[in-house]
Amino acid sequence: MACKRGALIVLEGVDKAGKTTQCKKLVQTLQQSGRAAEMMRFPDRTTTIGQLISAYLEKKSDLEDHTVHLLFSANRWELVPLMKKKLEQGTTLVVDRYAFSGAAFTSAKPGFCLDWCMQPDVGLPKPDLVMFLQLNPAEAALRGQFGEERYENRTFQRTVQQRFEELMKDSSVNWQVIDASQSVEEVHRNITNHSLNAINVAQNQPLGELWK
Ligand code: Z5A
Ligand code: MG
Repeated sequence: MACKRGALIVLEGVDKAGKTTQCKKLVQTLQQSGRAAEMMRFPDRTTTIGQLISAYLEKKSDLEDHTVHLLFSANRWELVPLMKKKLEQGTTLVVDRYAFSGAAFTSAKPGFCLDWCMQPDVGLPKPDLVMFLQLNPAEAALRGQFGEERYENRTFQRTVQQRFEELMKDSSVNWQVIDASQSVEEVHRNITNHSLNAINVAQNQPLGELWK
């Protein structure tokens, strides 16, 4: 019998919502229960394209807004062959940000509409589950000040949140909103439950195409 495919699980959310913390914990828990699981993150700053993005985020370089949007998308597409291979081999991928961050962040800039921002990512592997870690700005502020990177300011993040809310209206994507104000352990329990369900469902379904 062919091996059952892994699930594509994405964590999204505003700054400091706990995405990276929760991705790591989820991978650990899945591995400890004997399931093959790996973490990925976007942007993946290790590739040639990722290094261009990283320099832009660190404000070491300036890039035209459309150009950097397409680079973020290209950074996902360049990893698609690897993602598909791992999923086919039965490995569940836990992904820290994906195309939803791409569309939400660029469309928060003046002169960009959500639809244009989504187009370059149409057809990417479709996540079996997208968990949006919801955290209000006051609670996020308690987790530390914004850093030095681009986009790390309150007004911009508020617009990003609104764009995420628009994206969550799309019922073709399996969105789950997670209360990220709870303790790390409580959030983890919630995320693990949703993920185990998604893994069970995904193994009997073909991988979909995003926004198609
Ligand atoms: N971007 C884009 O424009 N286009 C794209 O296509 C993509 C991304 C993919 C870099 O992303 C930027 O790129 C980002 C979007 C843009 N810009 N912004 N803003 P990144 O993923 O590298 O950003 P990050 O800085 O790693 O992630 P983050 O959003 O700031 O944080 P997080 O991963 O959600 O949270 P965390 O690091 O797990 O936790 C933050 C702190 O809170 C930390 O001290 C934790 O210990 C603490 N924490 C976590 N959970 C809890 C709970 N439950 N209670 C209390 N404290 C907690
Ligand atoms: Mg993070």
